[in-house]
This record gives sequence, C-alpha cells and structure tokens, in this order.
Amino acid sequence: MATIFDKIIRGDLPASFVWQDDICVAFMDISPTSPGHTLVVPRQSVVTLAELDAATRAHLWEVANRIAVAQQKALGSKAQHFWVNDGRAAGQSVPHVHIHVLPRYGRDQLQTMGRVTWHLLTLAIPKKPSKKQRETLEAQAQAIAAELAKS
Ligand code: DGP
Repeated sequence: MATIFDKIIRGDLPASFVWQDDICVAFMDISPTSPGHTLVVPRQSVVTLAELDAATRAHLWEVANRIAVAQQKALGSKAQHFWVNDGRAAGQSVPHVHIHVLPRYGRDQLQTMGRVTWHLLTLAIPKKPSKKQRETLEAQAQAIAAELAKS
C-alpha cells in the first residue's frame, strides 16, 4: 500500500520540498518540532534503514548532513538532531523510512521538550496546516533549498 510519503513523492499530496534527486527527496515536516524541521525520504518505499542498500543509506545521511548545514545558514540554527524512528515499535508513524533533521537554536530546551512531547502525543492525528502555516513551511523550504543550491 502506498504511504503518505509515496503520495508526496508522486505529487499526489502537497509538500514544501528542499531537495530532490534520483535516490531521495527532502521536504518540510507538516508538524514541525522546531522551525525548519525537514524529512529526508528515499524514493524506495521500505520501512527501515536495514532494507535499503548501503549506498542508498549512505546517500540519505549525506543529504541529511547537507540539509543541516543549509538550515544553519538559512535559518540561523546552531545544531541539530538527526532522528530516525526505525520501525513501528520505535514510534514510527509513517511506514516509509525517513531521517528527521531537526534544527536547534540554542536556549530552546524547554520549548523543544514541549514540542517533542506534543509531536509524540499527536502523531496519530492527521495534520491539516493553515494557509499561513503552509506559507511559513514553503518560505523555510525555499531558504534551505537556496543554500543547498550554493553548496
Ligand atoms: P515518524 O514518527 O518518524 O514516522 O514521523 C513521521 C513524520 O511525518 C511526522 O513528524 C509528521 C510527518 N508527516 C505526517 N504526515 C505528513 C504529511 O502529509 N506531510 C508532511 N510534510 N509530513 C507529514
């Protein structure tokens, strides 16, 4: 069965893309835990990292790292989490492997803890961002994409 991410990759659902190549895509998380929260997703629709070949796995991490650098330049983040819920029992809600690149801005521990808790508590609830939220995601995506294009 097609995952939400398959539908985004096919263009059947909207998303704010920061990167696309033959192997993977990256787009803004619909429910960001911090401003700029990006997902790196292989075009191959498998659930866990172990189901990918080594070259694809390595490519995903390379793209995730480049996105983190671009987030710092574009959005002023100071550090980031690379976060993988690698299977359902690890809290994965979309059964299509992906790396969260979650920017951190410094002095944001409490805010991030609150947002992570909210994120986990509401994972099962379908999200419908407002027009303004979509515009914010799109603006952040374009800023990150512009930095990636320079690198
Ligand atoms: P995980 O729990 O690791 O499977 O995280 C899945 C993430 O996917 C979660 O942070 C929210 C995000 N997400 C779910 N549905 C959509 C969607 O339709 N569009 C986008 N852009 N992100 C989504």
